[in-house]
Amino acid sequence: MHLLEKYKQFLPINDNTPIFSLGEGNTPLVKSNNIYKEIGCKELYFKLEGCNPSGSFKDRGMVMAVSKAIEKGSKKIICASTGNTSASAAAFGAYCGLETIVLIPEGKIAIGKLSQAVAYGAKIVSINGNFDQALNLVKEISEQQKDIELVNSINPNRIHGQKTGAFEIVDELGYAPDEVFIPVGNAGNITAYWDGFKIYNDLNTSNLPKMIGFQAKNSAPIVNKKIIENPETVATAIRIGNPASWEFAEKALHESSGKIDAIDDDSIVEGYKIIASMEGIFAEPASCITVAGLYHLKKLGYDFSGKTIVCILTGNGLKDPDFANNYLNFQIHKMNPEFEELKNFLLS
Ligand code: AN7
Repeated sequence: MHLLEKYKQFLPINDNTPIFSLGEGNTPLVKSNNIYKEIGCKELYFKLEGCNPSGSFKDRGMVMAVSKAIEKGSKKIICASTGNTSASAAAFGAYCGLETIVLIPEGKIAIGKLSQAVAYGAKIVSINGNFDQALNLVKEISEQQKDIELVNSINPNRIHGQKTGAFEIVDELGYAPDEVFIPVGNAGNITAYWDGFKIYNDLNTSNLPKMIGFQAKNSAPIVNKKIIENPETVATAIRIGNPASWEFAEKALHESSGKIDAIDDDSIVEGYKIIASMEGIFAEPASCITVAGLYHLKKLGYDFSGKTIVCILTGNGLKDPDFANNYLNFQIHKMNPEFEELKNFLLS
């Protein structure tokens, strides 16, 4: 069943709201086969949001935001993006016949994501600045031009759609995990997941988890309690210095008795390698901050025993081949197509 159909009762859907789908949602919740032993928790799961149609969790929110835009009569959608929002917006824009305009920070978006926006036919504007500046620009233009719908996560329909990720986890496990590890950039997703868990909790269908957020060390405004003017990190998706949903993230952290921590780039790279090589899951760097977070807390002496943890792996590793090229060791044996040579190599 379509995501909008399945969770209709929890979403702002009425008789005039168009229901459609590119196949978003219903993503795998994969049980850790190896990492959980190193961490020493009871159970560890990975929510593979990279399996969404445009390869990231943004599709859950975008389907709702675009549906509501169409209901209003909008013909154009706009967003600022570190990459995934633009890919998702452009995909749904193409599907629904809307004009999609995306503002991206020059040179700081992964090639897979940019390729998607180009292929889906978005109007792409590359700004000589960062995401936060791009977001200010699209906010201003959409406030002035009422026919252009803003589809960043400050649009509440995005948050509504994204809370379905929390519903799916509880529907599958039968309960909420003790802790949810989640990357934090613009802070929309941590807000959405917390909303989702609270809704189920209010219905007495679920307990509440602790929300454990992670920001990249030099892009960690919430951790440092100050706006970062020039955020930097290899995880370009979360290279954000002034998150739009900052207050909501604080609220989620506070209400859930959770916490937020900063992870350095080297550890993000390490997490990226570990999740792929130990669990067979290729996730993009920003997503792998959650895996790095597990090891980081473990090193600090955090007690994971008896706990069930879910890491939200927000985007697909295939989105950022340059990152793979830069940080993986491509030592590949080359040879002629000769049987003896192969045998010698394999058995030596
Ligand atoms: C893979 O696409 O902000 O804290 O413009 O792409 O909800 O912002 C992406 C963010 C985590 C952070 N993981 O989520 C954008 C953008 C991935 C992401 C985040 C993003 P939020």
